[in-house]
Amino acid sequence: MTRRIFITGASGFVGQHLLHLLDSPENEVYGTSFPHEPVPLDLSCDNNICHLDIRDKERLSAAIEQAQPEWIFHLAAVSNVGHSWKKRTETLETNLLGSQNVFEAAREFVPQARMLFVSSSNVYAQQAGENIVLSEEDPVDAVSPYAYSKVCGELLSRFYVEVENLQVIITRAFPHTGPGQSPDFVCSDWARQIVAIEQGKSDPVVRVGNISVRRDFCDVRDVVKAYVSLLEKGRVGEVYNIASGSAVSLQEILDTLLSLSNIEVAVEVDPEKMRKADILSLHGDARKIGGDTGWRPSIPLEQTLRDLLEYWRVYF
Ligand code: A2R
Repeated sequence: MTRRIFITGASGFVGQHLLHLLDSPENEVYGTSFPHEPVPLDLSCDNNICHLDIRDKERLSAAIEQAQPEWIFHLAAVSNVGHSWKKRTETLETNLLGSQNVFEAAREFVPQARMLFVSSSNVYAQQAGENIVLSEEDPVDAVSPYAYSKVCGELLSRFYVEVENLQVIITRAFPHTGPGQSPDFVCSDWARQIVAIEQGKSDPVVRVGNISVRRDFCDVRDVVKAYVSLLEKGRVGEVYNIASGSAVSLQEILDTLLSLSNIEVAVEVDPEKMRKADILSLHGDARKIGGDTGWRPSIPLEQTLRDLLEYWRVYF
């Protein structure tokens, strides 16, 4: 028996890593890609990924009805906090109404499917004090349009669990990075800038935003394993942090990336990269997912950053 799986946002950064992880004769994987046409990955599911905007309720419903999935990974989103400030309506339309379209299609055609709603550590409220480790019970707030779209998405998920009996599990993924990430995200941006300097394509200056904030980074290849473990063993209606369990300042990330290269650079603050409001420290407690599924992160941050640099050395 094969397992039928549907992934929204299958051609996104996380989606592509998830497609690779799930590529096996036991799985029949379907999904959506937008705004770009599906990227051929030389996987057995390549022809099952359709070009579809999750805001288009009718086409999304038809795709889910046809695929009849047992598992749904809902990844499609406006995923970039910085962009969400400039695209507030699109962020809410995609992340909230698009999610409602996914849940409505499931309610109508596959009400027994186990579903993952991918929320974010950005929903945590700013807390006073240093070294706070955030657990799932900590207060939620929103200091960006991205964050309020995900807070609303969590409430929507809970409604579909409690009132409509759907089998939704919610994750709060802390920041994650790795090969293939868009340079609109900090680690990938800096790795790309460093490779541009290495290859003589740019002046020896790395432009940064606020490098004092602290973040808990996982490798995307660990994150997709966490997502699968939750659809296998997670409890419906529960919220799970996905985190490495240790936080580092962005300054430390920059230092590590530079130590993995052999160039001399100047570091300049680019006001364009500063945010109107930001969470100072995101450090996650991942004991709940570990206890329920056995998941543990396995790739050290230095390895992730090394692989990210290698990615840009090949694909710049
Ligand atoms: O933003 P784009 O142009 O890269 O496209 C993203 C896509 N997407 C949509 N798909 C269907 N209908 C829409 N209206 C729509 N708007 C955007 O979802 C992208 O291809 C995909 C999400 O993947 P990434 O932006 O690469 O994010 P990532 O890092 O894979 O994050 C996956 C999930 C998201 O729910 C994040 O909010 C969360 O993990 O952290």
